[in-house]
Amino acid sequence: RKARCFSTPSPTAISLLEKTYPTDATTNVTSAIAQKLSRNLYLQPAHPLGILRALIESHFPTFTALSGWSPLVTPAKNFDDLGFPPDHPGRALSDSYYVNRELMLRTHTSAHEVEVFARGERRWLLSADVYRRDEIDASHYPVFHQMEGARVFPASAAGVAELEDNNARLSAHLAQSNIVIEDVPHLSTTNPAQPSHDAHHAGLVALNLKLSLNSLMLALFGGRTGAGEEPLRVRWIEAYFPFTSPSYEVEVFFHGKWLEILGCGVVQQRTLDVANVPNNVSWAFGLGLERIAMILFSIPDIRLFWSEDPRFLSQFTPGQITTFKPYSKYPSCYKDVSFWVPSEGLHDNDVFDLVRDVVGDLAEDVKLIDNFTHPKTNRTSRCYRINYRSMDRSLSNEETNSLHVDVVSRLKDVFRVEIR
Ligand code: FA5
Ligand code: MG
Repeated sequence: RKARCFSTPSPTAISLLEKTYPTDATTNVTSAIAQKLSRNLYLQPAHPLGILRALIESHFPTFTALSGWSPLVTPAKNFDDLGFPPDHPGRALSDSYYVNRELMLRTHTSAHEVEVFARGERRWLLSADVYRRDEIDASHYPVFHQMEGARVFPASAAGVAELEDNNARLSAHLAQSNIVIEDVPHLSTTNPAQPSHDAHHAGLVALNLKLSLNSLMLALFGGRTGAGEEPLRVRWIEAYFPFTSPSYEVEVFFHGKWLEILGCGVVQQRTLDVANVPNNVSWAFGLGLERIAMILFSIPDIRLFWSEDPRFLSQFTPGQITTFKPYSKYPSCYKDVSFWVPSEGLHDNDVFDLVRDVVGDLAEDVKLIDNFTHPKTNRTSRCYRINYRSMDRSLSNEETNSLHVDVVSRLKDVFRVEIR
């Protein structure tokens, strides 16, 4: 299905971070998104995302901490260099934001792996804003933040000795702690070592990755599991990424639920070869800063990170994890819109993005509540329910009505839907 451009300020050009870029048929960056590029929340020392970034950086004191890299990258950096196949769904216009055919907003911090390895960094962290077209609710926002981390070892006897020594240290540290780890085998037939790797060596790298991240989880969540004496539970799961093998995801048990925190693995040799650092092996991880910050600071809605309300911002102190005290929950008001879908189809993410563009953060969530195809005419009707709520104030009826009228009229103008 086609995703469309509907809010570029001019039909032929778009302005991002004070530069102008030509648009084309792929352009789908909305003005709501364009406004986010300069916010740099994760660099603010008293913002929960900045506090968490600094905390993780201080847990890895020997790693170079990188930040401030432009979110505009080529699809080659975001996908091809990392071995994504040409038909990977992440490349679709319905899932990613494109400035034009040649330039996109990075969808993950892995987009910078090749560049950073090529600079010769051997232990590094890189934090950044990332962009994905997605649903709208309390835990999904089209902009969020990731931190990438990697550590490179020489593929030599000295590298093996360094791994063994570091693994012994980390194991001793974890053995003394109150942490329960559900592990997976380092390697399996479905999660194999790479053909160019010796299995024993790959196992040592995987073990170093696991120990390093378990130690980070302990530093972040240990003692914050809720019920004082309960051990921290961390679960390792086999995963798949085109740019690592073996690959894993990590979940943490917090307030009664398993929560996915990060993806990671042993870096594909192709990445290190493209970066011109052969004869080395590396692990890498990518973690979601909002997911972790929502837990640690008890932040109930992902929109709050973007709030400029002093009642939010004044609650946080550099270097400290504190519990957020909600100042008020204002009333919500939902409104439905039903329409016949045009014959060329319409992607859910197009509807969500349009709502975000028209009403900004005043939409708490948007849900498809009805979808049917008329048996005779074969036309499809859909109904979306938009839940309007401000985090900072009460919305009046008139204001909500007028927002909804705007949404409906934009849906008609942009997608040619027929309102029912
Ligand atoms: C990645 O983005 C990989 N680049 C991670 C990686 C790096 C793997 C290095 C191997 C080596 P994934 O799409 O699962 O993977 O996202 C990683 C983390 O980002 C998730 O675990 C989650 O914490 C966070 N995340 C993903 N999607 C969202 C979202 N919509 N909102 C908030 N956080 C998200
Ligand atoms: Mg994932």
